[in-house]
Amino acid sequence: MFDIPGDARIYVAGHRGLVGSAIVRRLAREGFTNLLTTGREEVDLRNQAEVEAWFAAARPEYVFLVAGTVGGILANSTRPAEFLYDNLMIHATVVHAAWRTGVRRLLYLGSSCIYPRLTAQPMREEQLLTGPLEPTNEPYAVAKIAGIRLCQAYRRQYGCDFISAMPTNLYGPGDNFDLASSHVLPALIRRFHEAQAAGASEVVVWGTGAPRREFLHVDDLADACLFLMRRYDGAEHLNVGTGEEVTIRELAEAVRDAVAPGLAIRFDPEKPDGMPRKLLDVSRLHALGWRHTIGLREGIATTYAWLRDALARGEPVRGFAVPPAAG
Ligand code: GFB
Repeated sequence: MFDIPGDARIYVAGHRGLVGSAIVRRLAREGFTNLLTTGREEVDLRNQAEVEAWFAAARPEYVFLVAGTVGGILANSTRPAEFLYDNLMIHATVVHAAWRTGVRRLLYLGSSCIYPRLTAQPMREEQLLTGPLEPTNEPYAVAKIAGIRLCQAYRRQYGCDFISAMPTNLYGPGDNFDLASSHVLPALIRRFHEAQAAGASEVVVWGTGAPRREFLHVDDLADACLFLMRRYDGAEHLNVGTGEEVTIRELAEAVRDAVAPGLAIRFDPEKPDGMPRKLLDVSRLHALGWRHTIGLREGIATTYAWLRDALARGEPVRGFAVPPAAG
């Protein structure tokens, strides 16, 4: 058990993203008063000199490393250089600066796409690097695997208390709704929302509908991150998920029921399915005493309510055009 003082200097790298913003909300709710963040305009996390200068001045004691270039299956397939370079660099600069400045604990977040494409399901932590990766997201997965190994290497060589967690597919408030770069869940919310508004009778969903995915609400993930920062100190990365899966067809039906009941669903098999199945074995996390609390249908409903409210209030939502300035 690591007792993190309420006034500890805690840096959330990537605070504007889906995960980082949820972690900031969670830490603020917990009463932490000394949260540190850096905007892109202030520090380019791919730049070692800028990152080291910031760490030397700000002296964070705890770091949540959740910054990165992320996206869904299309963005991963079409922007491999960005996904590999940006993520490799961000992991390396932040981990190195954290070591140099004596950060007490660092939690690095990866992704369930680190596991081999055709590995046994549900996927246990030790299945890492036991087979070829899914081609649609191999560059991202390679960068994420490098991040795990970096944390382990700094732990082994320098004694750093750096830990890694691998979350499953995430969604929730603050997600990216841009159809060219989003993940499936926000994409479907948007497609059904717009089809309903346009009076359309059907929505097209990519792929065959057969792939299986596991979805974790980002508020649950933020809770797990704080839990692990306080409780976990192993070198091995830990899976973070629900242990439950749905097919993309079932997901589309659940989103349809929440957003636009009655609309038809048509699959487009010309679009890639990606990994056939991606379900995490979460028995280690459960054994530590953590479980998710937000069910998928509830999470879809509250995420859609958040989106509608944000659009109605004219607040910026990633993927939607910036609303015109008031007045
Ligand atoms: O969410 P998604 O892009 O991520 O796609 P992955 C999941 C499944 O949903 C795929 C299907 O089978 C997609 O073909 N899908 C159906 C759609 N309609 C849509 C749509 O409108 N948009 C999107 N995006 N998908 C990503 C990886 O893989 O997951 C990343 O590329 C990362 O590296 C992330 O690991 C969590 O689960 O296939």
